[in-house]
Amino acid sequence: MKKKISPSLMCADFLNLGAELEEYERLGIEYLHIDVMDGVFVPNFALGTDFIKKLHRATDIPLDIHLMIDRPDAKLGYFELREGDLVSVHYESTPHIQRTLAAIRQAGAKPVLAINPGTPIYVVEDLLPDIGAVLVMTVNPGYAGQKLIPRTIEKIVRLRKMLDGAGYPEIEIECDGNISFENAAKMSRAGASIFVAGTSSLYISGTSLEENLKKLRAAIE
Ligand code: S6P
Ligand code: MG
Repeated sequence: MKKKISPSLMCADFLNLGAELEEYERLGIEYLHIDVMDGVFVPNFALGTDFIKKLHRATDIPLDIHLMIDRPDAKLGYFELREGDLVSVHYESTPHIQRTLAAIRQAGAKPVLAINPGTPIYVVEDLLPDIGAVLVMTVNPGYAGQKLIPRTIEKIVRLRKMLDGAGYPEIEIECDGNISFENAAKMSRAGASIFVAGTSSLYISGTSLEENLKKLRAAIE
């Protein structure tokens, strides 16, 4: 499976975002990760619906929209989705997870099931026909700059095995949280193919986006 990188835009330099987007296009970045936080499902607030609309107008790079919001089923209509976008909803955020995933597919985007570090992988089992990927949180959602929960690496191994064993080798594993160069290599070996890059890799200060991206690509190949 091709390995893909999804820069976490909440870590980007907002006062210089136009130039950063041009750089992502030039460097062949596969996705742009958008952390949507509502102050309820997670304690923090982050990016929202207008930002997503503006990004759709500004770039052809597919968006990787990570919804960390309460009851996403009731709020999906506020989000502009585009064919090719990934949209992650948390298993823990709604009692109507299957309905929510189906609505994302209906809107033409790719449904992704996100699971917190404390959520067991067996919850994925009955949703396999509804998803294109599983987003394994390798930190508890809410903030950038946190430390990896190490046992989530072994969780990726178990999940990959479960997906392949159930006849879904095409379902990808995305991981998000403290993806340093070292952790990225471990996650890649464990079976992940989409990597959210934040303060631990792409946005390390003192070195350029291009240099950091090169190091990250080398770590996951
Ligand atoms: C966390 C959020 C993530 C972060 C990312 C930042 O709640 O979903 O996408 O933005 O983890 O990367 P790092 O390297 O600072 O952990
Ligand atoms: Mg995220």
